[in-house]
Amino acid sequence: MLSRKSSTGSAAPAVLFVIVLLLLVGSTLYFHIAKTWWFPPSITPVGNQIDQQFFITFVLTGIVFVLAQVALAWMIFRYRDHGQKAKFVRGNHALEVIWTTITLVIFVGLGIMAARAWGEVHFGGPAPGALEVEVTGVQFQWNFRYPGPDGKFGRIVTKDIDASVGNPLGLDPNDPEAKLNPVSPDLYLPVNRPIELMLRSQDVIHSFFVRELRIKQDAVPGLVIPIHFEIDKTGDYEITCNQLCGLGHYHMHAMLHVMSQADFDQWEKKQWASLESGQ
Ligand SMILES: [Cu+2]
Repeated sequence: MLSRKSSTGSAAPAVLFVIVLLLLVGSTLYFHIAKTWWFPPSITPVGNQIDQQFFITFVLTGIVFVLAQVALAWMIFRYRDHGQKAKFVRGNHALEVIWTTITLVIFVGLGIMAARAWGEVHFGGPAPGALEVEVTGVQFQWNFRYPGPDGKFGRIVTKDIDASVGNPLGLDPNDPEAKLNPVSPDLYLPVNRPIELMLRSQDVIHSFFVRELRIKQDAVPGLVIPIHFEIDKTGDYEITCNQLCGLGHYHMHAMLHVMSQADFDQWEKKQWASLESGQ
């Protein structure tokens, strides 16, 4: 009898809840605006498009998030326990239809806007003069195969796949073209040149991921999946596998070395020369 009376009407719990809620909203906003934990800078024009799309999505959803949380805080404070009787409310159909429609329009709109950047990487054909490199995932490493001096990829024979004899991709020893296909554990690419990567896998699903490219694409056994991009900054970037592909998944990574066209030509020539001399 006593406690019922003395606890009603106290604003303290509601005020405390509101303060905690607003502090959470404030710190969330701060870390996003200050970019405390953010992506490394993008190194492709498509990456810039994706970042822009990401920014628009973040601003829109951020506004909704803040409005919703502030409204929640206000409701908690305004309708705190005054000792009043609780009222049953059925909700408001018109309001629900309105906000569901707005959400639908925003999300479908964002999807349509993003389709171009996605299509450029995945569906557009390679630009003329594109450098084609074959990327193969295998538990637990990446192999990158380059064409020979004539720009051709030689035959692959599944039964010849044997990493222990230095043939992890199964290049056909009887095919002169395959003999001149350099295979590297790291990916070397020239800057400012269209690139086409052909993704393959020899065992399970792996995923080719480079943060700076803003590209993450699965490599699926039995499929050859092309992706396209052009890099505009030289440097060294990490390639990781982004699908949990087995016990050694955590150390499945390689490096992407982006170099000038001249440096790349030199690197490629060196690879061909050592293949020709049989080393
Ligand atoms: Cu993997």
